[in-house]
Amino acid sequence: MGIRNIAMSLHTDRKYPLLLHSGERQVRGDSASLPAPLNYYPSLKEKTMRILLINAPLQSIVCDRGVGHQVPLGLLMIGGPLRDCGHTVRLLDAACDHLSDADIVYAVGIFSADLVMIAHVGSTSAHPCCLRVLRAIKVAYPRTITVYGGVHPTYHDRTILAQHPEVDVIVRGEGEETVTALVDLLAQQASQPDQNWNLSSLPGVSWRKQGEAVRTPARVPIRDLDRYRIGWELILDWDKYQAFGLGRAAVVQFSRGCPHLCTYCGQWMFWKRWRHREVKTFVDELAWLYETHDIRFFWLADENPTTLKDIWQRVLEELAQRKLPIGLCASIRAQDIVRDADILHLYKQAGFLYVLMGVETVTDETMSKIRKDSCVDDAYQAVRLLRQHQILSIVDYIFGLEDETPGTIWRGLRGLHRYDGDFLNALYLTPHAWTPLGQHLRDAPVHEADLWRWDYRHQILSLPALSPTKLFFCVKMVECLYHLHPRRLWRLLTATDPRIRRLLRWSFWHIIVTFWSEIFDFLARTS
Ligand code: B12
Ligand code: SF4
Repeated sequence: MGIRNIAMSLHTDRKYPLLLHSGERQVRGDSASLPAPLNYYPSLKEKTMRILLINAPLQSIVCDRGVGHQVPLGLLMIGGPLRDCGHTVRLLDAACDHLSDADIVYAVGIFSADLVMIAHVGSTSAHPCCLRVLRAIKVAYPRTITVYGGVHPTYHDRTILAQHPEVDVIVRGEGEETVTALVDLLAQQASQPDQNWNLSSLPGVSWRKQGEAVRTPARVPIRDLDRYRIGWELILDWDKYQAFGLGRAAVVQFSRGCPHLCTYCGQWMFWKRWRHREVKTFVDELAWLYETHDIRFFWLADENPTTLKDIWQRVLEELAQRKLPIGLCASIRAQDIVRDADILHLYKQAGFLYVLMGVETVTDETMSKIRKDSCVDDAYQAVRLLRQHQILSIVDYIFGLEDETPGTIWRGLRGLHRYDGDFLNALYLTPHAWTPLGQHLRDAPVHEADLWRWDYRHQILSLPALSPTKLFFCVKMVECLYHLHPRRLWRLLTATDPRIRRLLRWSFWHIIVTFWSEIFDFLARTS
C-alpha cells in the first residue's frame, strides 16, 4: 500500500485543518510535504487520545523472502483495549509496507497523532530502527508523546531513557493493562509544562522525572487473558499477511509463559508464569477469523502451549470438532510431542501442518548445560512421531553453544541428519543480556555490536577457532547439505499427502531464496 493510500486510511474520522508547509520534505519522491505541527491534544476535550501504533520498519530477509510478513499481534493486543476505552487508534505497519522514516512522520502528521506507540516482534534487532523512527517523529512533532514497548525495552528501560530523549515512556512487560491506565494518566497530564508527568501510581512503566529515568515496580501478570480484546479491526488489508502459500495468516496466542528455564531464552522471565485463555473462547476466535476474514493459517505465538496435557488436549479436541479448513504451526518441545504420542492424531485433525522444535543441539551434554530439560532421544523420536502423522517438523539448531570448530560443526550435521527433521532452522547464539547465558557471557568478545543483526541469523560472538567468514560458510554448508540430503529430496518428490507435498515444495523453494539472499547479504557486507 503506498503512503498516499495509507494516509487516506488514517485521515478518516476527524476533520482537522491540514495546513501544508511549503515543501521542506519529500515523501517517496512526490512533492507532498509534512502536515503542519499538530494542534496538540485536540481530542483531549473528550479525554481521549489519537494513538498511532507503529510496527517498526525493520526489514528482514526472513519476512521479505521467507515466511512472509505476519500481523503484529503485540500491537493488536494493546490496540483492542485502547479502542475499547474510546481512544482513536490506527495501525501503521511500516515493516510490511516498507515505509521510510519520512513516510511514517508524514502519517503521524496526517493522523494528527497525540501519541505514538512503537514496537516490533524482532525486538532487539528492531531497537535501533525504533529509536530512529521516534527521533524523526520528535523532530517534526516535538510534543507527540512517544511510548515504546516489547521485550528489548522492558529490560533496557533505564539506559534507553537516559540516552534517548526521543523516548518518553517505556511500558515494561505485557501491555494491555498498563497502556489503558497509562493513556488515561497522560490524557489528564499531557499538556503539563515540560511533559513532567507523574506516573508513579502505575506499575510497569519507566519514564523521565526531572530529567532522571524512573520506574515503577513490575506489574503482576494478567490473570484472565480473555479480559482484553484483540484489535483485529486494526488490520485493514488481510491480504498483506500470508504464510506458506496457504493464503491469509494470523498470529494468535493461547497461552503465555513457559515453566522451563533454558539459559539462552528470556521468554520464561518476560511472561513470569504460565497462563492460558479459556479453550472455547480461543477456538471461537480462530473460527471467527476464518469465517470473517478467511484466515487459513494460524501461527501460535505461545512459548509452550502444551504445558498441561489435559488443557492442550481440550484445545485440539475443540479444534478437531469444528473441522475448520485451517493450518496451524506452533513451537512445541520435543519432549511434549513424545508425551503426546497417543493424541497426535488430534494434532493432525486440529490442522497442524508444522511443528517447530527448539532442540538447539545434538548432544545431551549441551542440552543439560543450557537447561533444556530434554534429551537427544526425545528429538529423534518426536520427528518420527510427527512424520507418522504427516506433520512437518522444523528443527532449530544453535551454532556457537560451544567453541565451534570444523569438527563440532561436522558432528552437528551428523546429529541433525540423525534427527532427520523436514527442515533445519540454523541460528547463531545471541546472548541477550537479560538471560542467564547472556549474563554468563557478558565479557565474551563480541563480533557484532550492531543490534540490528541480533536476530539469530547473524554471528554475534567471536569464536577462537573460526573466523566469521569460515563460520558463515560452514553454517551455509550445513544448511545446504542438510536440505539436499537424498532422504529429504526423496520426500519432496514422493510425499503422498498432496497438501504436505505442496508445503514441502513451497518451503524448499523459500529456503533456497533465503539461503542465497543471506549469502549475497554477507558478501555485500564483507566485501
Ligand atoms: C510468532 C513469532 C514470529 C513470527 C511472526 C512475527 C510477527 N510479525 O508476529 C515469525 C516467524 C515471522 C517471526 C520472525 C522473527 N522473530 Co519472532 N517470534 C514469534 C513469537 C513466537 C511470538 C510473537 C508474538 O506475537 N508474541 C505475542 C505478543 C502478544 O507478545 P509481544 O509482542 O511481546 O507483545 C506484548 C508485550 O511485549 C507488550 N508490547 C508489545 N509491543 C508493544 C508496544 C508498545 C508500545 C507497548 C506499550 C507494549 C507492547 O504488549 C503485548 C501484549 O502483552 C515470539 C516469542 C513469543 N512467544 O513472544 C518470537 C520472538 C518475538 N521472535 C524473535 C525474533 C528474534 C524474530 C526474528 C528477528 C527472527 C529472525 N531471525 O528473523 C524475526 C523478525 C521478524 C520480522 N522481521 O518481522 C524473538 C525476539 C527476541 C528479541 N529480544 O529480539 C522472540 C522473542 C523469540 C525468542 N524466543 O527469542 N517471529
Ligand atoms: S522451552 Fe522454549 S520458551 Fe521455554 S524456556 Fe526453553 S526455549 Fe524458552
